[in-house]
Amino acid sequence: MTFRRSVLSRRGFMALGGATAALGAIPGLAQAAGPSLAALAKAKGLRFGSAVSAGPPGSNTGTLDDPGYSRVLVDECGVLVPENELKWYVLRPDAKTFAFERADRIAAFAKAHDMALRGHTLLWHHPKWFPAWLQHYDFGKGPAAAKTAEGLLVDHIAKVVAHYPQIDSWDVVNETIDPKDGSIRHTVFSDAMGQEHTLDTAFHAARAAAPKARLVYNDYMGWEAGNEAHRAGVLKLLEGFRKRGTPVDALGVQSHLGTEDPAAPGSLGKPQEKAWRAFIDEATGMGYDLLLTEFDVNDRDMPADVAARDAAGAALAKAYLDLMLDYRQTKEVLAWGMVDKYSWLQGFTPRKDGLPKRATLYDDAYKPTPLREAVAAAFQAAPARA
Ligand code: 9MR
Repeated sequence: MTFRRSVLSRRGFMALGGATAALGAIPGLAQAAGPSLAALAKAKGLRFGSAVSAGPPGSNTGTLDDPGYSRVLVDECGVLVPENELKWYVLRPDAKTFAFERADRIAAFAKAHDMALRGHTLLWHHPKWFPAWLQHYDFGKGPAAAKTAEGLLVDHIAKVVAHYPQIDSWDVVNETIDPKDGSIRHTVFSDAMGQEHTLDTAFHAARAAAPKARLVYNDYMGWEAGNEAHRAGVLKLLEGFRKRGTPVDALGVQSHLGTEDPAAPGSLGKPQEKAWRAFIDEATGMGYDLLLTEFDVNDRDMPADVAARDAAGAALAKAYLDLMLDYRQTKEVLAWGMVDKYSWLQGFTPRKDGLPKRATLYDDAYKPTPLREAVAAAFQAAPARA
């Protein structure tokens, strides 16, 4: 059986009828009952999808290469987003080269399965995530430095956006606000061009290259206590964009939920619903749409017992999604991965008991979890939007 046939759509799967035995070797036969998440979302004017990863052609290192995973994608998603493949550290081995091969594989998969594609991200404006050659790039001095820096940034954005005309929604700038004090981060670009001009330039370049795409500022300020300075910094940034006429259409709310034990190192506190609504009201009041771009649940501080843990994660997710989907401005929901074992959260803030996390919508046997049902129920309960 070819790879393509192993990821048949739900309809194709049903149409096969007696051929299910042939699919027996593929994990994930326990499909979710009822309509797909993409269909439930679409019925309310929303898009649902997931992040996916891809190694170089011929390798087997991305989630795309796992037939069980890609079958879940085909079954559930209307849109995909490359998890890392459009980041500078993957795309740009040096100042001259563009390495599109890995992202191309995801783009081709989305096209073959009639799924939309989001782009993440044209400028992760944080020096830590720049490739080494760019971290200390010498743009020279004075006005000439600003011009050279602008040239490199605009060229990158123009070429990457033009390479993927199918991408209709872009995280143009990612995580430029320092959560500690709400300030804009410094990078080689902002040292040469100024902070606001760097960010504005990125959005103008994206708009020029993709006049119809949704252009997004994406960040992880969340509803938990401890995010106050981060939220304030993001609002200030959004206000500045509006004042300067920067073409930004939406705020990407990453929506990594969980880690609420204030006693645990590096963790945040309980959700602050009132302050969170005020934050979202301000953003939408400025005319921004909302996207939930990287949804998952960090169950580090939840019970070890699987049923109790799943119930806690699902309840948290349902409460959050109900709140967010009540805003008609919320247009897309993207899960940051669909199968627990591949989640970035497995390596981030591990549980004290060492148990693997149950952070995504499908478990390691490719079976839908209560978190998947919470997302489905939230879509069903959501008001329709245009
Ligand atoms: O899930 C991503 C992980 O595989 C990468 O190693 C990491 C660094 O590039 O980025 C992770 O995704 C991040 C996303 O790009 C931006 N928001 C936070 C996400 C989780 O760290």
